[in-house]
Amino acid sequence: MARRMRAGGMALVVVVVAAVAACLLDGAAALHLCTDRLFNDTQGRHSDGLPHLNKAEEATWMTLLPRRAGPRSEFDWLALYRSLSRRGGGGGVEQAEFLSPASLHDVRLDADGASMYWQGQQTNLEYLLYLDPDRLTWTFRKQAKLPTVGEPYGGWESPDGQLRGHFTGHYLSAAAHMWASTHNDALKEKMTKVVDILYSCQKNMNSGYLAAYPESMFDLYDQLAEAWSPYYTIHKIMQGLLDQYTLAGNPKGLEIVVWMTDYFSVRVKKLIQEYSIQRHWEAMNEETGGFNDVMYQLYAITKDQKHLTMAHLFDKPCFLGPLGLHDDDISGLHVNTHVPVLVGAQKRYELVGDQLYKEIATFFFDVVNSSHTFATGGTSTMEHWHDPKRLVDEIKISSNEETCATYNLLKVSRNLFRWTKEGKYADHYERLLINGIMGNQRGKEPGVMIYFLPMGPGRSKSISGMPTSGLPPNNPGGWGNPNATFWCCYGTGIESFSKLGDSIYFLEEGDLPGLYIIQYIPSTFDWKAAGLTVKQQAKPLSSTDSYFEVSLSVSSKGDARPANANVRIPSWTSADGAIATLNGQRLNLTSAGDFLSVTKLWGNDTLSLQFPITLRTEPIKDDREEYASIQAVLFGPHLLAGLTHGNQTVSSSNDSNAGLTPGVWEVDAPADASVAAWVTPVSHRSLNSQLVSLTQQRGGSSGDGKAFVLSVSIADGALTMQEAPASGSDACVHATFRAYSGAGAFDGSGRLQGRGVTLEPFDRPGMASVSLERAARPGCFVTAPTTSYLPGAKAQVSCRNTAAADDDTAFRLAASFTQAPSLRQYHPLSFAAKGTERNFLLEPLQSLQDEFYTVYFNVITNSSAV
Ligand SMILES: *C1O[C@H](CO)[C@@H](O)[C@H](O)[C@H]1NC(C)=O
Ligand SMILES: *[C@@H]1O[C@H](CO)[C@@H](O)[C@H](O)[C@H]1NC(C)=O
Ligand SMILES: *[C@@H]1O[C@H](CO)[C@@H](O)[C@H](O)[C@H]1NC(C)=O
Ligand SMILES: *[C@@H]1O[C@H](CO)[C@@H](O)[C@H](O)[C@H]1NC(C)=O
Ligand SMILES: *[C@@H]1O[C@H](CO)[C@@H](O)[C@H](O)[C@H]1NC(C)=O
Ligand SMILES: *[C@@H]1O[C@H](CO)[C@@H](O)[C@H](O)[C@H]1NC(C)=O
Ligand SMILES: *[C@@H]1O[C@H](CO)[C@@H](O)[C@H](O)[C@H]1NC(C)=O
Ligand SMILES: *[C@@H]1O[C@H](CO)[C@@H](O)[C@H](O)[C@H]1NC(C)=O
Repeated sequence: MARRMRAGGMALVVVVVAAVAACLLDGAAALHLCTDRLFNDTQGRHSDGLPHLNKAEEATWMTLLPRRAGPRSEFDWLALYRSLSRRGGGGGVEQAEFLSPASLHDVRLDADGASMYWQGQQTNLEYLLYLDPDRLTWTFRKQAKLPTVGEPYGGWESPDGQLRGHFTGHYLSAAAHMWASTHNDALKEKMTKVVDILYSCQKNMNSGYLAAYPESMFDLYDQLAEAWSPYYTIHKIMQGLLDQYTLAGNPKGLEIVVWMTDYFSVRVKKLIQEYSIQRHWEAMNEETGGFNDVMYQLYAITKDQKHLTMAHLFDKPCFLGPLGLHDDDISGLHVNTHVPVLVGAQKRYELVGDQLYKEIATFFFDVVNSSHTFATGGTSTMEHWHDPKRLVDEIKISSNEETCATYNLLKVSRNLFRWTKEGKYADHYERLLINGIMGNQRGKEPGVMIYFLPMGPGRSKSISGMPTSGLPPNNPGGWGNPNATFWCCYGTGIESFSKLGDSIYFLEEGDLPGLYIIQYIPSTFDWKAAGLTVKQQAKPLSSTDSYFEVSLSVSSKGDARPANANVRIPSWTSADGAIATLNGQRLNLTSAGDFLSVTKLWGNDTLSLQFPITLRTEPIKDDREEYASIQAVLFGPHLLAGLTHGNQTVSSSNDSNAGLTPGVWEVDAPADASVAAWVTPVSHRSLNSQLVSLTQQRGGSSGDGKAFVLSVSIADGALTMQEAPASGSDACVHATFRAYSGAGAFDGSGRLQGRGVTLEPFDRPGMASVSLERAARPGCFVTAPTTSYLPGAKAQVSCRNTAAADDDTAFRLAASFTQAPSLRQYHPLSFAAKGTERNFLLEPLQSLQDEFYTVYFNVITNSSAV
């Protein structure tokens, strides 16, 4: 979200940017400026909100897009629409068939605690149930002059927040999707109550207007003055209400949206009549979300011409036009302002058949995918697009991948898949879902999510975007909390985790019912059109596996008819070596990135697939020769991150190489060797049982009883005593050791025993180690400095002084650690990478919480090392 809240409420300062004002007077050149209208406390334009100048001449692309028109007297929505729309030519109208998503009512995720999808859904369900309808609607009731109940929420939903109400809209969307996915009655009751309250708020204001702030916010918007994205918020509210109608069948949802649209269409009409249509488009340089998208969806339901015209009025010309001419310059644009407009443009193609909008979406995706994405498949730094193929500059800055932009980009590739059935879009969806969404909740904590996903060396989700991100002060970083954050990315976060069942199954109409299975997510699908039930299972994957195994059991419900099922063969595997069997019989496979298609009368069938899965590296998108060695490591679709003692200074600038700290990202790759030569699997099954954490109570039994753990110091690698850390924190990594000796380190009940036990720091597999009793010096042990140490006190190797009995008691105390369950376990997808200065433990980026990590490595080979 582009702008922070103003601390003291709304300021009625009208900001007219000189360059734009001049263009408006001029008229002719008004529209080639796509700018991000970012404001800050001193009324200025923020430095990253510079006008975005497109190379293409406005005159050229304006023939493709909404033409300039402004009916001043007789206002007729149809006439306006006609004057906006292209007349013939330029791509034509297409009647196309698209795959339709399976209804969420028919898809159930497997209740399997080991499945990250099930976990993600359940954690989010818990959060949705925690949220209180009275608090979610507090500011709406206040605005509608109805009695408020309870306390308002904080963060971006607080009563003086200019974005207030946006999260309530997201909540309605999320709850509708979650309800369809689970049919949880308690949730239905809550979400219905929110709709009822909004319904009474709208009734009480009695003009169609519905928001949690006054109409004057829209006056400011119309005057090009400072107002924080009012149409953005209205889009969220309308979309939430519409989802309540379409997914949960609540007629009030539709009724409210239609009346709201009446209000807003009058407003837009007035603006155009009073000024010009250019003025409307100039105002749209503010973030307007997917207002076009929700209007197209409304039109699909109502077929009301006014709704279609309203939709097209919000197809932002200065963004879509140049893309229509294949101008690939999106650098400088605010990502999450524009991706939702693109999603709306996709809806236009689907509803109106306007081929140009298909080309725009396809071209746009290619530009982003080829020049602006990280190895997650996601995009943006400081919320913007920067120079193409210069992503090394972006990872110097920690505020990468605004997660709400990830949510929207997934919609784009999902639609492109539905149109084309091309596996590459399903591959993108898989990669971005796993690496850019699934790790955005902090473990199983409801309502703890991130805003940015950092991609640089030595970063952490726990301090993403923190000072200074280059965005206005107080820009959100790290994890938020359940009742006082409510960032934009919280809104999209609760939606993402409510619709994990959404893009697994797609349906095709035709002579035979058709099914596309594009994601491997343990689930059951009620395939009504074919009278079948499809149960998908995936064998839990571990780093030592050579295959990823999926099976699909298809059973008839008694009235089955022949049907066609298509299963994605992911691009990360190779068809050579892949095995597919139907009821035990081998099937031939097409190439990776394609689909395995089977048509038959299904009854009681099992389709089993084994996909070879391997490690590979992928260069960062940066075309400068000197950065050719910057690579990410992937295992199938899983992006691996190396645990790093980083905690680097977060830089707001890419001027220096300050963000690229030496020592935290170099790995040593033998020249011409495959990645398997320097990255090897860590067998979590055998190693997890060897992990320990060693604790002492300060001062022994007579001390204050506070628990301390033996830890590797982040600063200098020394062994120290630290306060026992909270679960998921970075400190857990440093307080976990693998304990082993030549033989018999553990007795039958899993306790350390024997002399000469060696400790290996959890995150340095096969590298540094310390001996509890150093074999070379019998009688010498690791000891805490004294028994009344302070946090950070260094442990040492001390030798027992057998001559002094008193000393021996103190010595025993200092050398006695209690073996506790390890604070950290190896993830099933753990690998060890050989570094030049240290080894790295690689784990899926998705699985990390507060740990510090490195996603891209500087892969130094013999030849490039010197
Ligand atoms: C180059 O790589 C080979 C193979 O791993 C290794 O034996 C050798 O020591 C390396 N040489 C240098 C100079 O790093
Ligand atoms: C606000 O904008 C002005 C003018 O561009 C600039 O000088 C100032 O540094 C900005 N303030 C902040 C807090 O970004
Ligand atoms: C959030 O919840 C906590 C615990 O219930 C409470 O102490 C705190 O006041 C709440 N904050 C807000 C802003 O509602
Ligand atoms: C990096 O710096 C250059 C030159 O100042 C600038 O053009 C570019 O946009 C910057 N990139 C990022 C990601 O900030
Ligand atoms: C995205 O780019 C990668 C190369 O970086 C390519 O392999 C993949 O096919 C592209 N995806 C799409 C959907 O075009
Ligand atoms: C698989 O391919 C082989 C060689 O092209 C062909 O002979 C065989 O009939 C095919 N099997 C099936 C089940 O299509
Ligand atoms: C389905 O097939 C399996 C294996 O061929 C068989 O064991 C089972 O009894 C069959 N079930 C039904 C309902 O036909
Ligand atoms: C990382 O650095 C910040 C700023 O110096 C500090 O506040 C924070 O405690 C550090 N975190 C860790 C885990 O070292």
